[in-house]
Amino acid sequence: MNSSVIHPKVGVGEKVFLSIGSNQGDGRANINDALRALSLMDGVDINSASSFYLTSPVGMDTGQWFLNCAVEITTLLSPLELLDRLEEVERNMGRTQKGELAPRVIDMDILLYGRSVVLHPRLSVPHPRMEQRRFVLEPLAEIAPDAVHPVSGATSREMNERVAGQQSIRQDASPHW
Ligand code: PH2
Ligand code: MG
Ligand code: MG
Repeated sequence: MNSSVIHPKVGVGEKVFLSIGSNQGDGRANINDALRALSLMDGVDINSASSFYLTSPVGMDTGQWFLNCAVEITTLLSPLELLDRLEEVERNMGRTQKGELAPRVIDMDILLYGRSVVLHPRLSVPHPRMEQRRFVLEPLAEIAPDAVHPVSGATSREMNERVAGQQSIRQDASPHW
């Protein structure tokens, strides 16, 4: 029996969706480590995690495929507090190069934070490129087909249908943390 179901650390809070990716080292181990770190975070409960997906790199000058996953959490943290904690996990896991185009041990991005819209120099929510990215939408639609983009009003199922066939994706293992 999963005790976190009976005694959630958070209970109330915002429902948040994250995208996690890795294209350096052992992708499965890296994402499972990141999920474990999330599960231990104060003010965060993991509600569900998608399967892992092997995905061809988009917009990057690398042949190294990604492993991608989507996660639903409930959190008491504000968007910027959550960003700080996610960046701390990325740093602890050895991510050094910053930047959208560098290979990475782990990348943890906030996709949706409830129905909030955040426009801050450090953080834009919803994630500005999520609607174009099958590697984000396929895992998200697996765990939350009815999650709504607060600006466009589209569900993740609808967004994913619009990018169908866009990119090579293969379902892989299941997460365990
Ligand atoms: N992340 C990027 C850029 N390109 N491609 C795939 N397949 N998966 C990713 O996670 C990814 C990407 C920027 O963070
Ligand atoms: Mg990213
Ligand atoms: Mg990132």
